[in-house]
Amino acid sequence: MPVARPESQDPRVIAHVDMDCFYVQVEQRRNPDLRGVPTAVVQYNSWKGGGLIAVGYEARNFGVKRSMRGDEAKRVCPDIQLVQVPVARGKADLNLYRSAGSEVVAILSTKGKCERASIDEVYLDLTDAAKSMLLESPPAMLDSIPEEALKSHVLGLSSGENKGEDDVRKWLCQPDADYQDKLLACGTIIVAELRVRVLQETKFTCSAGIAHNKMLAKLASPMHKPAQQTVVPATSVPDLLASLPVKKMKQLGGKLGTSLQDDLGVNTVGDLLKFSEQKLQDLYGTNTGTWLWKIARGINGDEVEDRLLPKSHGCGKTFPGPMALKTTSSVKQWLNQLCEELSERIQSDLDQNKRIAQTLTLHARAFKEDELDPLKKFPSKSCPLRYGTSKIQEDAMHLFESGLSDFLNSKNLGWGITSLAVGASKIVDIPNGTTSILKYLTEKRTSCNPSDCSDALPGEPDHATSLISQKDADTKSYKECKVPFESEVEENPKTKASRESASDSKGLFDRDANVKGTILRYFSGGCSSNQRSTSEVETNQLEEEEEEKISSSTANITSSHPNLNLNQNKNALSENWIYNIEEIDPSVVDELPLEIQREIRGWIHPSKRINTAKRGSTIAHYFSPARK
Ligand code: DCP
Ligand code: CA
Ligand code: CA
Repeated sequence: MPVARPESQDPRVIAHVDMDCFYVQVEQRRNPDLRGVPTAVVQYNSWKGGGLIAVGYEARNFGVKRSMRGDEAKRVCPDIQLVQVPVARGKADLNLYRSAGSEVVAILSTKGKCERASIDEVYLDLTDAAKSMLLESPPAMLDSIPEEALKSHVLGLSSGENKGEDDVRKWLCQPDADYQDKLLACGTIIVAELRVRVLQETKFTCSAGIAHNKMLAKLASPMHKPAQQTVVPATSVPDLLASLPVKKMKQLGGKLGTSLQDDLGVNTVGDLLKFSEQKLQDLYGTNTGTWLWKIARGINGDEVEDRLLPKSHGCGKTFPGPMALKTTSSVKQWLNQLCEELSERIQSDLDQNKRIAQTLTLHARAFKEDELDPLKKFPSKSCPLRYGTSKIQEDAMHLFESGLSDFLNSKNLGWGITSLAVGASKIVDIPNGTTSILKYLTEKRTSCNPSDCSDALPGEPDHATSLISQKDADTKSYKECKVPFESEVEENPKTKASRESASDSKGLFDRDANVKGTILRYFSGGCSSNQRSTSEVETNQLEEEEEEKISSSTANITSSHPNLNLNQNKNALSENWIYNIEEIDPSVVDELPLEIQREIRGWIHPSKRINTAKRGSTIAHYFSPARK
């Protein structure tokens, strides 16, 4: 849900930098023969030549589009080179592109706060760098202004379009500009220099938008692609928004934008100026109403987060057309593959960045032989995440079964799965040091009690928000962590004993000098007893205790609670495992199969129809039902 944050009165300089045809550039760097040649990157499956996921600019000149499949692209551009994404475990392996993105981020993050917003884009807050430049070496004092800065497109300059480098030079150096524009001029030079460095050091080109807030910077970055930058002085904002189709705004691409068009006759963002804030609030609710009122004026107070690492991890695979999965065993086989990759990625995140993911989510697209309910979607499901490949696989399969049961309304119908994805989210930093890791795990287990969780009882849509947020993770106690089933089911005696002795076991851990290796081995998933050597007996005891503590976060409810039969479990799962869309990292969405991307983007742009309910009625009326 869009939320309007107050925009600071202090002038800011924000840039949005997006790589040009990113996967294609990565492939062109690997194989220089592809440079200058029409090229596209296609997904791994061969159905109709594979889906295009990145199209180079030479190929775009022939009319090739990302929505095409390989066969169609060949018809439009017979000379096109189609490069398959690397494959691992029978699915796309995006590590190559992720690490190429990291190379770029390492350069872009040198000048100010940097937020990695997707696999190929970042936001930069360059306010401090621009202020320093204005004090120490303002553009008018520079011996020469970088060529790349002079090629900038400055909106509103010379009646809408850039006349040339001389005009840009004058704009960059104008002595009577207001402070905001002077800072923006410095930002323009800083971004140009960064982009040149990116090209020199990585061989990749990128485009950028430079403005005084995130929204305007993001709008500007694709305006002149590839390898160019666009600047948005404050005075150009009304014209920019007056001609901007609502659907081009990130949050208006979905049903909210459609409602604005169909119900209000609003075609451009500027058309929203006709409506008072009160009117928009009456129609769309307080938050969305205020947010719409502000975006019509180009106001956006979102901060650039200081975050170079992704907020979540996800991996998925599509099974188009005849490849649809129609048995639980085939689903299990693929889920196992996906979970193996996910497990490796969260494990390396833990090893390298000391971060723990707390929520496991399963998304799927499906069809069924039920003409009465043809539009029903496969519900996404989530649960607390347990480390270890086999545990993740087991939990993901439970989530799938729970989702399938909901999807089929417990009827015995034929079904097929056309895409599957698993995600790990709610990632928090763990403090450095072994005892801290243990403290984290121990407290996480022991301090959850039913009264702490009372705001997240079954059926309440915002249960997931009771989990600690990443930002708060360092400051809040772990007490708030959610264990959804503890208040409802009898606890496994073994788990209970383990929980009650947690403080004792912490003492035990503290005495064990070798404990770090033990714990990390636990996380690496090598803890299933049949894989252990006899020489590990002593540490296994510790591992099992730790395992109990984490498994008591209830994802393996089937095995932890022998009193419950599977059907009861399924009901419990479907009632309680609710996914919070705020946890979805846009960068992960880009990496998921297209069908799933569409569905998730539908949630991120929630369904908003004009509200016909009276003002003051429950806020739930403004929003689509909880996304399960
Ligand atoms: N990507 C993907 N599936 C999508 C969209 C994108 O796999 N549906 C991948 C391939 C892209 C990369 O993410 O290269 C970045 O996506 P962008 O939307 O930024 O598109 P490009 O970088 O390819 O092109 P542009 O120059 O228009 O930004
Ligand atoms: Ca891009
Ligand atoms: Ca992008």
